[in-house]
Amino acid sequence: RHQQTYGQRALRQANPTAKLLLETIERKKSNLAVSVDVTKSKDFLSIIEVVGPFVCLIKTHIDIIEDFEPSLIEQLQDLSKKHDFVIFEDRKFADIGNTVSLQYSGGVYKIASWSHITNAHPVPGPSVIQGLSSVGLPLGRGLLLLAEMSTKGTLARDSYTEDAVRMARSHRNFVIGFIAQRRMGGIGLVDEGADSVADEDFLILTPGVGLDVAGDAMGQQYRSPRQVIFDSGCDVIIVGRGIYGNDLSLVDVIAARAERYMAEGWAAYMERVGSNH
Ligand code: UP6
Repeated sequence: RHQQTYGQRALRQANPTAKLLLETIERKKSNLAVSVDVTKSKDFLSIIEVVGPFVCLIKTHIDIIEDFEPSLIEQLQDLSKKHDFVIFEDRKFADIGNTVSLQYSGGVYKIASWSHITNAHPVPGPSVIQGLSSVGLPLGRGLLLLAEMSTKGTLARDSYTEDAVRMARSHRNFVIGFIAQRRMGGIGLVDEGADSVADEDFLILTPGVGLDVAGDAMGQQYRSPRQVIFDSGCDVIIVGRGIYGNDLSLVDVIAARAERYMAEGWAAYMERVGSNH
């Protein structure tokens, strides 16, 4: 199990975004990320306003917003400053280097200009990292590789997952960690014995977290914050529908749910690091 504190780990990160996320977690005593998967700007902003105080990170799918305008990004950035959270656009890039560099920097959303973190499927091989890094590294951004998924029947397992760790290892300046269901890298999955490997410290952000139901009708599978943070040694719980629910007008209920997940995630972390804190 990973017994160092978030604060201790922040000190050793070379990537500025990895450092920022760990410092934010420590400062706010929250390892909760909320995934705001709603389709109207008004709901998007009002949910972020109420959960903001309880999160280290807000995860977006900016391309599902049906009334998107560039001013939405300014409002998101204002909320990020006001409530002190990191922004993660869950774009899941998966194309050749040249294409992903254009998708990341340009188009309607210009993701690289505002999202501290984004992610990519390792399926194209190292070129996907090279393409994204050419845009993101000069901006101090960080990339997560999808080493595993939360869904039933995922193909991201076994040697695919291990190769994702090896790919990350060759791009340590830009790849800050993984979307995965358990700790990997360093002492853990794919420990190849070298000192540099034992020292490496990838961040593990984990979706598929819910306290009240086991899954949805489309293959999603949920585990509890304790299973994710304590049993599996992950760093951040990512919660969507478990927090914003299906009535977006119930802002007090949404805030209370965020507070509950934050408390459970932090308690599981305190149990994991024990007297180190
Ligand atoms: N997500 C997963 N599983 C993965 C990777 N990403 O659920 O392996 C993303 C989804 C969604 C969020 O795209 O935005 O995490 C989970 O939402 P939920 O909590 O409402 O199920």
